[in-house]
Amino acid sequence: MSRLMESKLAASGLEKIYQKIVDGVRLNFDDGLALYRTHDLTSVGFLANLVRERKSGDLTYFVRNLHINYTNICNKGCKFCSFYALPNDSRAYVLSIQDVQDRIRKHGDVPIREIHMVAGINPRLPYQYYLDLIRAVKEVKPSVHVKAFTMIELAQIQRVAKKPMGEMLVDLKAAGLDCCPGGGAEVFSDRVHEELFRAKLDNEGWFEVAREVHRAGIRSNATMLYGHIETVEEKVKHLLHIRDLQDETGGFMCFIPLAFDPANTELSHIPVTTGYANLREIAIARLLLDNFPHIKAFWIMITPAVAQLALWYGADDIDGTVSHYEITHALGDTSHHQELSHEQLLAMICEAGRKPVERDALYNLLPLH
Ligand code: V47
Repeated sequence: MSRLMESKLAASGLEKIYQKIVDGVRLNFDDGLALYRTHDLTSVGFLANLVRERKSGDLTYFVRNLHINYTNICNKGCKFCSFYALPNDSRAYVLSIQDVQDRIRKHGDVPIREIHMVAGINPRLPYQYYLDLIRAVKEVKPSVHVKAFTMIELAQIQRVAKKPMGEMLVDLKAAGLDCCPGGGAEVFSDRVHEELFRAKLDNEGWFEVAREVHRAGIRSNATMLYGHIETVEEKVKHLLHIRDLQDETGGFMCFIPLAFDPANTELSHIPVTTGYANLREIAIARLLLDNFPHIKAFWIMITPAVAQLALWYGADDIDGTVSHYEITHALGDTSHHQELSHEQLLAMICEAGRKPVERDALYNLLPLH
């Protein structure tokens, strides 16, 4: 390391953390706080990049994917959400199995590898609907991976399945479920749960379901929603809690910090997260989650420009083409269609000096073409 970098780390009080990273020593709660408290983002990014390059070198993973939000009807009323509708709302919808198949057929010529299906908690949907949903995707595109249902949805599916979680997961797997996305985790703090998403499965519940999912041999992702009312301490606890579960199960593939988009929510007075905050979350996640293979910069929420920079601040995954994402719209602009072409993704990654590698939903590498 250069003298200049050494003195910069010393000035920011990050030398001990640097030494731990070089020695492969795990960071603790206080280290997490120190990383959040310094304003020297360049040094935090430098440290995160050391870990990123140790794990993935120059590789940057992307996937050709399609999002299907099968219903927006939801009974949870989370204050941070602009997507949900009540059953009698004019915006309310439930996609039929036919609608889902038609949507996939529209992309017939695109070699999509992952279909990401999540939705609101709609108590009127029967167990059979969820099984048919997965089967319907596989019927139209047998080669695609189905990444579906957050831990919150799985808890609801179990309610209507009226059977133990383990048995239900066997059914979903047999229908074609390949892995689960990381949503619904928000921030593991009882205070934030009470304040923002009181009606939703509690934090321990999320962990119990995730544990069962991994036990059933289904891998998943994990997320953290930041940029609302959470504190720095709550974020560090969230990350360390997830790290503990990963030690126990090894079932997580990727962590995704999700930037809160306040547009059209009950929290619309909160400002949009800054580029600085977005890069900081990526970098700190990379440093604290030493047992996670991948950290994702989800360009939809942080913009493609910041996602590109994030490839030097700890991220080694940029998600993908993300056709039809409906949960949020970057910078509150609902008028523009959010999608990047395969060529745009490749160009973004290459311009940032990284090596693009196409993956499927389970991080198997695919030949580039
Ligand atoms: O669970 C809801 C979040 C999540 C807002 O696993 C919001 O690869 C920001 O989990 N502003 C769904 N976020 C998205 C998600 C996800 C996205 C991309 C990749 C993966 C993956 C997972 O979005 C929800 C919630 O935490 N969310 N409202 C909002 N206003």
